This record gives sequence, structure tokens and C-alpha cells, in this order.
Amino acid sequence: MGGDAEGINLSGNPSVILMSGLQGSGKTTFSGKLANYLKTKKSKKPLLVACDVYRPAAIDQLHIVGEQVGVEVFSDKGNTNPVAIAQAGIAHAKANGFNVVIIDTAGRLAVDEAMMTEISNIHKAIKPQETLFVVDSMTGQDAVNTAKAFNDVLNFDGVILTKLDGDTRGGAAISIKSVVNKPIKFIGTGEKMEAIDVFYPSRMADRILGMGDVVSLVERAQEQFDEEQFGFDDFLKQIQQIKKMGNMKDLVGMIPGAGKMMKDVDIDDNAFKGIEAIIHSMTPKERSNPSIINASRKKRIGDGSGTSVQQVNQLLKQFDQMSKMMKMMQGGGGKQMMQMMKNMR
Ligand SMILES: Nc1nc2c(ncn2[C@@H]2O[C@H](COP(=O)(O)OP(=O)(O)OP(=O)(O)O)[C@@H](O)[C@H]2O)c(=O)[nH]1
Ligand SMILES: [Mg+2]
Repeated sequence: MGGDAEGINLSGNPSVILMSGLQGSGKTTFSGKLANYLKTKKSKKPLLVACDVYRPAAIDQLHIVGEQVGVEVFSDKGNTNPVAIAQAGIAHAKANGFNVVIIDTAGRLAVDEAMMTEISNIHKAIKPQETLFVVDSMTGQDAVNTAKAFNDVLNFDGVILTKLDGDTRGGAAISIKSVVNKPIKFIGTGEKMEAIDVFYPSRMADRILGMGDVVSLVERAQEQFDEEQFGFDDFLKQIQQIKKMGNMKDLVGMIPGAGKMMKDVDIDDNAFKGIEAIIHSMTPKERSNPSIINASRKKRIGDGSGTSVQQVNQLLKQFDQMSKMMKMMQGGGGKQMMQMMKNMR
């Protein structure tokens, strides 16, 4: 998904940011979050502009959001021309010392010509520095088609992935990126105005690919606990299982269109080697009953595996944490959690 986070273009005076996206995707909410972010984190003076001319409630909603974050909202109830409102909003910003203008627009339930014509007309008239496409991360494959439709018309600059606080793993992120090749700039993680995060591609990759590992780990752990005490032999099996799932590149390669994008990403296959060496240097007794591993045993294990006592200690600590976690999951809570994780897959 690429490396670093991408910022938004704030070079204009004022910088104009246009929101686009389907109904309910989170444009109005995100407009407020972004205004708040730019005000508090970037010391900007933003103005919110309400260009949703179909629902009076939409204008009220933006006013409420603006009030919450202490940012002025420009609106013109009764005016049915969104292009004119956007232009008047920018003029108001220029006259009153606002250096960022965030334009909230109307969305429709599905991609249709009227919406595309309207947003395209606004886009042409105001020539924003930044056009953002807002998409609900729970919409799955549809999100990709919608992104493509908006991109064909607007050639937008970035994607905002909202509602990542839900059960979704955000797989749409990879697909959208592969289809429109535009960066994801921010994510929305809740309804509150503070629930905005700069998008870090590597963290998203962890989120998308990590869950399967955790689920298989927990499943296996529960099996183990049904029969016997969890020991280092099981730990080793876990690692081998995760390794068998293939490296990250292979996993992402299974997602249509994404393989090409990942060709330059380097993932270390050797991450588990040290751990395996340490476990292999333990005696069967030590593996099944790690509590007997005292200082002299640690030294012997370290020497045998070509690692340091420190590394052995680190592994023992990790193991200890994992066994504690697994013990916790033995009870009813564990079953519930398992079900939850399975549903997420
Ligand atoms: N959980 C969660 N809810 C969100 C997030 N972003 C927006 N919402 C909620 O999603 C719903 C729709 O958000 P809006 O911001 O009104 O969406 P919109 O794109 O402006 O919708 P229209 O104006 O109808 O086109 C609201 O109930 C928001 O509170 C998010 O990141 N997480
Ligand atoms: Mg709205």
C-alpha cells in the first residue's frame, strides 16, 4: 500500500478542499473532523461551507458539527445552486481571513448522473486544491466501483476511509488503492469529532493481515487447553502455522490487482528464526514446563541457539504473556471472543 502517510495540499490562500462521496459515507462528519484537525493540529483558520441543497437538515447538521469544533459554517438556506454557494463561501473566506475552505456536498444513495454532474460542476467552478473522496469502509466491493466512478469524473486527490471503528478489516483500502491508485489520506474511527487519524499504510496492512493470524492462534490455543498445558512445543507449532500462511506478499497477492502494488515491499521472512532456534535448544522438559528454566538453563539455551540470555528472557516473557492470555480465554469469555473473531473473518 505504499510507505508513508500523505498529507493534504494546503498551499492555496485559501486552500479549498472539496468533499465527495455517496450518501451516508461520512462527508459531513469528516468535514467537521478535518476542520477540527486543521484548526488544532495545523493552526489553520478553516471555514465550513454547506453545499447540500436538497436536505435542509444537512445544513443544520453541518452547523451543529461546526459548533462542536468551534469552526464557522457558511450556508445559504433556500439557495438551490451549490456552485453559487461554494463560490460565495470562498469569497466569504477571502474577505474574512479564513485560510482553508472545506466544502461539504450532497451525496446520493448510488452513483447517478445528476450527482456526478453536480459535483463535477462544483469541481470545475472552484478548482479545489484538494478533492477528497469519502467512502464507508463497510461497503466492501461496492466501495471500489464507487471510487472508480468518482475518480473518472473528478480525478480526486485522496481517499478518506470512514467507519473503521466497526467490525470491518478495511480490505477495501487495498482494492481502492489498486483500482484508482490514489492515496488514502485519513481514516474515520468513530462518530466523535476527534475520531480522525492520519492514514499509515503499514498499520492498515497489519490490520488486514493480522486478524487471521490471531484467530488461528486463539483457535489452536483453545484446542491445546482442552487437552493439556500449553508449552513451548505448542508455541513452536503456532509459529510454524503462521509461517505456513505464507509471507505477507503472497497473502496480498491473492487480492485481485494488489500483487503488482506490493512488488516493491520487502518483508522479513527471518523474523521467527531466532525464536525457533531458542525453542529448539530447550530440552523437552523445559518446553513443556518453562517454569524450570533458571539462570543456568537460560545461559545453556542462549549458547545453544546462538542468542543472548537477554533474548531468551524476552521470549520467556512473551510466552508468559501469551499463556496468561490463553488462560483468560478458557472461560466463557473466551468462547464469546472466539465467536466474535470468527465473525470478523
Ligand atoms: N462509527 C462511525 N460512524 C461514522 C463515522 N463517520 C461518520 N459516521 C456516521 O455515519 C452517519 C453518516 O455520516 P454523515 O457525515 O452524515 O454522512 P454524509 O456523507 O454527510 O451523508 P449525506 O449528507 O447524506 O450524503 C452518521 O450517523 C455519522 O455519525 C465513523 O468514522 N465511524
Ligand atoms: Mg452530509
